[in-house]
Amino acid sequence: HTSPSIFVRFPLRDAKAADVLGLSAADAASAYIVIWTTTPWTLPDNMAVAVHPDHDYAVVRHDGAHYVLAAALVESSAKTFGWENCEVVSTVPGAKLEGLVATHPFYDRPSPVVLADYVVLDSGTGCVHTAPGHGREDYETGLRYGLEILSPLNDEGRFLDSVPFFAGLTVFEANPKVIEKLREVGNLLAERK
Ligand code: VAL
Repeated sequence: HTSPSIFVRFPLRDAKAADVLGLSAADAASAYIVIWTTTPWTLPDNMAVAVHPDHDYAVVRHDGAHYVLAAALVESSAKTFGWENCEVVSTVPGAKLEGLVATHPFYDRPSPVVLADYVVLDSGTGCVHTAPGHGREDYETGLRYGLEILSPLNDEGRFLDSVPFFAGLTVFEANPKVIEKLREVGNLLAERK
């Protein structure tokens, strides 16, 4: 199978967002934090978005919306997203983003911004999709922040009935379905095959 790599926006509908991001209330209403992952099937179990406390994060305006991602990765990301006109409107240290509450890209539940020192800037967006039920670092971050540790798969590696949209699918079957769902709700920024 192929391993898709996708860029996903999480809405930042948090009353604190304007203040933290240096935006007007109206602009903050269209704020998002952007993650990158090569395991789309783990997104149903996302519980947080991790940023590095010491990295700088840019707030980028594009087409009327505002996107938070590592300042060092704005140029490469804009290229990947096909953004021709975008502008960095402010920059904040990752530490300031802690406690902002994003919203899961296709479930109606919170995904808080948390800090982690393993977040690197060699690829992606500098904002790490965190699924504590999948992966050691994510698990440890989950413990530190008291996040729910979700891994709702049966012995055959199929999603349990409790998982909206993806019940019964194997992780390989779920990958394209997750991408389809993200596209449907408008939160898929790019897909690289
Ligand atoms: N954090 C990883 C990722 O971004 C997994 C383990 C969820 O794909």
